[in-house]
Amino acid sequence: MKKIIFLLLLSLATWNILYAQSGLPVIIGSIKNVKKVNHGFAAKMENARALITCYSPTIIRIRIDQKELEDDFSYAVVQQPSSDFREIKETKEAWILTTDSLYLEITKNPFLIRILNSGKQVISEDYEKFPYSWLGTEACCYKKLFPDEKFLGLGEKTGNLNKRGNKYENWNSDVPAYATNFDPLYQTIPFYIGIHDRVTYGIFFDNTYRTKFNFGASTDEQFMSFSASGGEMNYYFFGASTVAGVIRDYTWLTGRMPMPPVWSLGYQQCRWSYYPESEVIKLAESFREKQIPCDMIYLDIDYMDSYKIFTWNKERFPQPESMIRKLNAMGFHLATIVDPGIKIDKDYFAYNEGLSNKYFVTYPGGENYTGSVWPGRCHFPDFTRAAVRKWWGESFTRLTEPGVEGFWNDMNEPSAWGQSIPDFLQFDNDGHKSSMAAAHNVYGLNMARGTFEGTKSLLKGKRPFVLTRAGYAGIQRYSAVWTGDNEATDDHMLLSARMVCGLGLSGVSFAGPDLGGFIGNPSRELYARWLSLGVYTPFFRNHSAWDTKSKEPWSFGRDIENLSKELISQRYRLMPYIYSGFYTSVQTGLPVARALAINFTYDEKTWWLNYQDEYLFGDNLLVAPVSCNQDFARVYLPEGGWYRLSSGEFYQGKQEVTVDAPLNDLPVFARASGFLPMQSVVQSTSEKPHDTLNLHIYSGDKAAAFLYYEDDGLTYEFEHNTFFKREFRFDPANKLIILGNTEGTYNSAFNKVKLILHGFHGISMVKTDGRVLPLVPDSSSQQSVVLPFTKNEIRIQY
Ligand code: MIG
Repeated sequence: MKKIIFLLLLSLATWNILYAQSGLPVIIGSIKNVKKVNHGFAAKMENARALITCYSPTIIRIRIDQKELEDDFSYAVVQQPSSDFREIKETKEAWILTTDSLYLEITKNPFLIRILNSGKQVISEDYEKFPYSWLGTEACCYKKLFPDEKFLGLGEKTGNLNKRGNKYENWNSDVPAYATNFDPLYQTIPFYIGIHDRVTYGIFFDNTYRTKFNFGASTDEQFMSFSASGGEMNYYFFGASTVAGVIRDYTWLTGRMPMPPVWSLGYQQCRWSYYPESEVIKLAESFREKQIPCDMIYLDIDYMDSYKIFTWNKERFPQPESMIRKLNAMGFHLATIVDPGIKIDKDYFAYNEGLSNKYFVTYPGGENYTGSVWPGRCHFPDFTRAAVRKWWGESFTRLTEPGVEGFWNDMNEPSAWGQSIPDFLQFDNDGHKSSMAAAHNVYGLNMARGTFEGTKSLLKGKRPFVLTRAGYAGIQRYSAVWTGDNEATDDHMLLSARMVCGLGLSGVSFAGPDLGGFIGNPSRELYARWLSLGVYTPFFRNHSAWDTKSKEPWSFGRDIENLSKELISQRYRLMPYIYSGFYTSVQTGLPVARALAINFTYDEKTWWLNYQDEYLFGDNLLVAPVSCNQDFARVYLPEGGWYRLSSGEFYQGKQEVTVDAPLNDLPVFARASGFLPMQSVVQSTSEKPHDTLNLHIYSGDKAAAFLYYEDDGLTYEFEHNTFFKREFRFDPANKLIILGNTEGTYNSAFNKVKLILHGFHGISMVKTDGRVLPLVPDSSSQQSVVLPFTKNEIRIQY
C-alpha cells in the first residue's frame, strides 16, 4: 500500500516536472494550505506561493510566485501595509477576506481571486479558464473582461484614451520621431484603471521587467491580461469607487510630486542648442525687449566640453557664472541637460571617479560595459546603487555652483547608439543584484532620483527643477516628464494632449510635449495652435531639434509673434490658478490636466474618439484641442454649465456644440460655479504682479469650492507654515461668495481682490462687511467690485 502511494506521488511529481519542462505553461493549481500573517494571508498552492496583504481598506496587494517569495523590494512604492483585513474566514470552496470597503473571495481549486465592493458587486475577477500561470520565467495574470469595460492609464502611451482592444508593452525606449501609434515609448508605468457597470478599480503591476498589457486584443472579448518576462506576479489592487479615488490611492502608494519651483510653471524656451553665451544672452534680451514673458532657458548638449557630463565648453561658455548672473538679473532660470553616458577619457574626473569606485554597470564577467553615445565610447553609472546616486548627485555642484537650477535628464532609457544594450548586464539593484532585464525600466527613475536628491541638497533650501525622458511608476516624486522626440504635425499635437492626460491619470501631473514639435518644421498655424494648447498644459516648453528652423515665438513673422505674446501672457495671468492647481495635485495626486473621464466617467460622450482629447485644466477650465487649420470645432461640453473663456458666452452642458476656433482663440471654457484667480501679466515669475488678484467667478446653480494657495514659490519655507491658503466658496442657494479664513503665515502677493462676476444677471450691488457696494459693469455679461484681500473670512452677499 505504502509503495503504491509512494509510486503515485513519485509519478505525480515527475509528471509535474515533465509538464513544466515540456514547454507548456505551469499553472498555479489549487490551495494546499494557508496561514494568517501580519496584515494578511499566505497560501501555498500546488505550483506557487501567494501572499495577500492589506495596505488600506481600498488597497490590497497580491504577490504570487512559483518559488518562495523573495525579499520585498520596490523602487515605486513608498508605503507599507498599514491596515488589516477585518475578517479572514474559510468556506467549503473559498477563503473570504474582507476590509471596510472590499470583499475578496479566493477559490481553493484552482486559486482564483474575485473582488467585490461593499454592495457585493463584482469589481474584478480572475478569468477561470486561465488561472495564474508561468511560461519559463514569464508570469501572467488573466482577468475577466466585462462587456462594457473601459481602460485608462499606463502613463505615456499612444492610441486612444480608452485602451480597450489594444495591447501595450513596457520597455523604456529612445524612439525619435515615434509614430503616433508606436509602442513602447520612454516611460514605464504599469498602472491602469478599469471601469465597468458603474464601478471603478485600479491595478498597479509593480514589476520592472518587460511587461505586457492586453486589454482585450484578440481575446474574444473574454479576458484581459498582464504579464512580465521575469520577476514576481506582484500587483496592487485599488478598489476606490471613483477614478479620482483610485488615482488618490495609487499616488498615496507611489508618492506625489513635490511642490515645483514656481518659475518652472512659466514659459520655457529650449533648442538643441543655444550657444555660445552671446546667443543665450541675446535670446534672453529678445524676450524682454519684445515683452514676451519667459522664465526658463535651456542649454542642450553643446554647452559641454566634448559632451562630458558636468563640464562646460570653455570657448562657448567661458564664464558660466557671470552669464547665469546676467540671466537671473533678467528674471531667467537656467536648465542644462545631462546624459548618463560617462566618456571614457582618462583626463576626465567623472570617468576616473566612476572607474576607481566601481560605479559603472558591468558585463556578467565584471568588466565595465561600454556603449557609444554623444561623447563617443562611454561607461554607464549604475544608478540602482545608493552610493552611485549620491556621487552623481554631488557631481552637480559643477552646475549648481555657477547657478544652474534646472536639470534635464535625457537618454536615460538608457539609450546608446544601436539601441540594444544587452539584457545580461549586471546591476546592484540596491543590494538585490539583478540583470538589465530587471534594471532597464528603473534606470531613468534612479537617474532622476539621484539628480533630484543631489541638487535639492546642493541648492540649500531652494527647489530644484528636474525633467526626465525615461521613468518608472513613482517618477513624479523626483521629476517632471516630457514626451520625447515628437514631430511637428497636427496628429502629434492632438496626441500630446492625450499623452499628458495619460501621464496625469498615472500619477505624473507635471508633463508636457515639445511644443511646436521637436522634429520637422511646423507651419505658422501649427506653431501658434500648439503654443495656445501649451498655455493649458502643465509643462510649458518649446523645444526643437538642431536641424529645424528657429522656433522662438518671433520666428514666424509679426502676426504669430503678437499672437504668441498674447498666448504666453495668458499663461502668466493664470499663474495664481495654475499654482493653486499644482498645490492641489501635490496634496491629492489628482492631475493638473484631467481627462474628462475622471470627472465624467459615466458620460459615454467623453469617451467618443472625436471628444477624447478634451480635458480639464485644473478644476475649472475645459480645454478642447483643435487641429491647426480648423476654424470651427465640434466640442462636447459635459454636465454643468460652461462659459467660453474668451467671450463669456454661456453654454448649457451635456451637449455637443459647434464653436468658433480661429487660430487666436482655442476653445477653452470656464466651469459654471467655478473660480478662476488671475493676476496682471508679468514678464517672469520673478516680477511682482499688480497687487490686485483678479478673481473671476462664473455663475452657476451648484455650490462649489476652490482651494487657493500661495507661497514664496522658491523655497521649502512652506513646510514651516509659511504659506497662504484659503478656500473660496460659492453658495448660490444663499447668494453668497465666501473667501474663507486664511491658513499659514505667508503674506499674499495681493492686497486687493477684484471680484469679477460672470453671468450674474440682474444684480447691481453686493453687500460685504455691512457695506453695500455697487458693481461696475465691465461688459454685458461681466461686472466687478474691488475689495481688500484681508486674511480673515470675507463674506460677499449678492
Ligand atoms: O540623441 O540632446 O529627446 O530633446 O534635444 C538625441 C539632444 C539626444 C534627445 C532628446 C532631445 C534633445 C536631444 N537628445
